[in-house]
Amino acid sequence: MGGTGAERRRAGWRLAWPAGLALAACSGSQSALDPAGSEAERVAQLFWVMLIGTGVIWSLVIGAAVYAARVRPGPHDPAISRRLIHWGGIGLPVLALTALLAYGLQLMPELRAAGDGLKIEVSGEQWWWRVRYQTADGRSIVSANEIRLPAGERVELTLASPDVIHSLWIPNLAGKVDMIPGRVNRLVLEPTRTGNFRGVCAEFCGASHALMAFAVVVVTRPEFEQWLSQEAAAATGASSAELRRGAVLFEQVGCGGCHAIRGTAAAGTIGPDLTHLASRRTLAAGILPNEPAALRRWIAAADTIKPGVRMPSFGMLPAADLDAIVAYLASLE
Ligand code: HEC
Ligand SMILES: [Cu+2]
Repeated sequence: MGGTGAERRRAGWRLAWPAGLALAACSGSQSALDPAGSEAERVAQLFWVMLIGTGVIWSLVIGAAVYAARVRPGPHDPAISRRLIHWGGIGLPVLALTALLAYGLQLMPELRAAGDGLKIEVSGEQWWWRVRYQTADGRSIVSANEIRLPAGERVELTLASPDVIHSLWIPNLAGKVDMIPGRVNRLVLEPTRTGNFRGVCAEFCGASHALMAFAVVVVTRPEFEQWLSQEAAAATGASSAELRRGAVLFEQVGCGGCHAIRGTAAAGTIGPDLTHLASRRTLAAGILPNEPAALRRWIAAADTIKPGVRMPSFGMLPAADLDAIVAYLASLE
């Protein structure tokens, strides 16, 4: 890089800002470098140790190259060169790589330790998440597209899939684990603080793989208990004529064939359980805000929002009918 000092500084800044952007992306609700769980803390620790370790090795190698090319070009003493190759080229890499490998391996058993309290079954569907809470006292509570966790407790997730391979990844909480048809994988999590995080599918699973996320909400134990008992309850009855009309239409146009709303005749299992849809943070697996306008758009034209979606679009319904269904679903707290 030639030119004046000022030019060089400007060039330096041009190089620095992408690095700054990359670092700015390290904190947030979907970042493995901003851990909020003990597993993710270990993953982040491994990352930093590896980064620093490889940084030191890189500096030594580049330093040796610069020394040989610029500082002292020309022939070197063959005896010293041979010793340098033996120690620097064989001894040092063997020692450094063995140390880093041993460090990485000793982190692994901890990642696998089982939990013994709450269990959550998560099934990767195309392209959403079926979630079932199994409590220690034997309750089984169905939900979708959102995982709530109590802070400071070990929770075991059992991961499965009925058809294609997915991978569940909540970067702030833990590493990713595949969901493989025909087998059940386990992931033990221990969130260390409350907050809202984002999970994603980390294994290509079809047309809308990139449109398959979920909200992760870590709350305190009492908040979790309260939410869980609300989630376990059946839907509250439609309280006005418009909501009742929406509930009837929901059945008439066939939504109930694929969706369950506990407490009503709708008991479908092809799509997400909608019993408490309105209390979820997002719609359609983390891709739309949970608000009436987005809900209406989804029901009218799900296929334009999510290519290949396994839900028919209902754009042919009269506007008033769509409104009634939206109002009914938006009332399902
Ligand atoms: C053939 C089955 C099928 C029918 C019929 C169907 N759906 Fe769906 N629905 C699905 C599937 C599958 C999904 C998940 C789509 C995805 O996110 O990939 C879904 C998702 C949804 C969601 C988002 C749920 C969430 O957790 O965010 C809503 C709301 C919804 N459907 C409402 C309706 C309404 C209202 C009707 C009737 C007008 C209807 N669905 C009819 C299969 C169906
Ligand atoms: Cu996927």
